[in-house]
Amino acid sequence: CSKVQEAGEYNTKMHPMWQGPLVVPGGDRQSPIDIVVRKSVFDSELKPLLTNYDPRTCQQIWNNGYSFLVEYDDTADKSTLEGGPLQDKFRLCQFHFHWGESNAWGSEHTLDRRLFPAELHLVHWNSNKYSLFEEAVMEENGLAVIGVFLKVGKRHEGLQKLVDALPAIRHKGSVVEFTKFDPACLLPTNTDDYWTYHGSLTTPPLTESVTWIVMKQHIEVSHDQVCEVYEVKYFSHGCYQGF
Ligand code: SG4
Ligand code: ZN
Repeated sequence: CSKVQEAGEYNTKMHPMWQGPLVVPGGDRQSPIDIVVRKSVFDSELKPLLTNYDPRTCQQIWNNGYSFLVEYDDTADKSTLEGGPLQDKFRLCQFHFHWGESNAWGSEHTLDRRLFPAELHLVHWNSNKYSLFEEAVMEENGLAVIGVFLKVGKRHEGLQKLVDALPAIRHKGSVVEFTKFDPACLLPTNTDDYWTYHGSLTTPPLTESVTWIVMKQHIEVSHDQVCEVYEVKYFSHGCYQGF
């Protein structure tokens, strides 16, 4: 298994949540970045990732206006992430997707300048050092986010369960119960190969508290599934055909 520690360049941030230049105190570790594959460095010290998710901690799905979020009960160490570049145990609190705001190519990280149609983020916080997400988010080594690129190809059975739930959360701010969803089904088959770097949240408060773990292997979702997400997200009729 090969693991690399990457050296990349920052991607320009384009997000409807803010306008104009970003002012970040000491912000030299801002995410997302362009992962420059030839500049990434293999690190034999990096270990395989250990995910231990309990689907019973899955609670609800909501539309916050920017993403669809699936939230997990994070009051105990029941769905956790360890290993890889991490020294501590991290608790899963939610996952969300970036599907593109103004264009269809919605990934936040890029790979040698290439965008992907979408990107999944599984957000975890350090439960060895902190007692709440809100505390961890402000601290160095507070969060660990797994990023997975989505490509258009075969239909994804795991994603379909989410797609089926989307009509119930068409409107910004709507929340519905969503249970027993195993987030491991959205990970690629090989989680041993990844790029890792220290970065930030990609939206305000933009704190540089995130250990990013970006999977080398992508997952595939069908064109129809992408269309269904776009239809709910943008209330559009028909679908972007450019994939
Ligand atoms: C998305 O906007 C999520 O909806 C936010 O989740 C998330 O904020 C934000 O992205 C930044 O997270 O992994 N892309 S990211 O760096 O997790 C947080 C919520 O607003 C704090 C709950
Ligand atoms: Zn995200």
